[in-house]
Amino acid sequence: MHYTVLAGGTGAAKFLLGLTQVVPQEQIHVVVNVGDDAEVWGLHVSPDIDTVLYALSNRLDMARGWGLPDETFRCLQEIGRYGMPTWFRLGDADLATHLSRTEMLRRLPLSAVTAKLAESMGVRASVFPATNDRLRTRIETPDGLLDFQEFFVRDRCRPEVLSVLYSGVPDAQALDAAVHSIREAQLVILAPSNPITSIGPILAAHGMRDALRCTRAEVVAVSPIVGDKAVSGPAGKLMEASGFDVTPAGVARCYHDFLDNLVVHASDAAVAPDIRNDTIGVQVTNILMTSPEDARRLAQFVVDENRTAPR
Ligand code: FO1
Repeated sequence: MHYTVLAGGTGAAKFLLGLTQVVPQEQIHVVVNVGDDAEVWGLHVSPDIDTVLYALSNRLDMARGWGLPDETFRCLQEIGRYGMPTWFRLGDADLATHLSRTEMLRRLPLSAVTAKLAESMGVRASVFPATNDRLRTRIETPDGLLDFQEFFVRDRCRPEVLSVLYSGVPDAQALDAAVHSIREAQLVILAPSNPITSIGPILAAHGMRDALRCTRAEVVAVSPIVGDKAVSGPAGKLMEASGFDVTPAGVARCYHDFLDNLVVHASDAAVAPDIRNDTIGVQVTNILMTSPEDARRLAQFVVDENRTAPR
């Protein structure tokens, strides 16, 4: 009996914290985006995995949405003297995670490294990278291809986006444990994450969409779009560049081949008929998470509205 959440980015972390107040953490499986991963100072950084692990071990800096609280940046200051890039700010305590992951990756796949880090942090949920293979989001701009973090952090999402690509596809294989988790889930939830660069790379791993189409569980997504805007981040710009309307209906289209239900904000109730025409159910509630109580209530709503009889 488990609930499988597809997650990436800060909206997912808030939702997951809400879900931990609704079901036991042991019953939560998280399939995490690796498209944002990057090599920084020779270290393998997995931002979305770290955000999930830090959130589930109650150590995420919620104000920043990434990294650890009370962080210091002594190494960052010093390494800048050697001409190393400092636009991607790695904190001193956060560095311990990247150093440990990089060292363990010399002998183990990312899934095993993630399980070891989760265990060390006391995380009781099961946390799976979408794939152990290299799969990276690239942003095509008029000045050429950018890695995701170059676009998102260095250039602050300013460049014009011509398209979004996932390098490593179609060779990157969905992690077997993630496929199994989806197929055997009580309920599959797509967290309110960016459909293009947080959920998209998960779906791009070979075998992931099949698992979502074949699972007997209901598959429900929480819209990251309210009205015609993203709740946070560049989802709107990236959806537009990928040919999707920046609306809840556009989100439904991103997931049309496997989604059963879409949870939309109260103010978007009027769009329900359009989405239902796409044979996707619509559930309406307040989806803004401005407090842990909001997140708990949203998670409770998603579980209650989509619970099917325990198998
Ligand atoms: N985001 C920023 O806006 N600026 C940063 O300097 C930055 C550093 C960073 C370091 C480690 C890490 O795990 C995440 C970091 N992030 C930073 C956030 C990161 O870009 C995002 O969490 C995801 O890639 C987008 O979901």
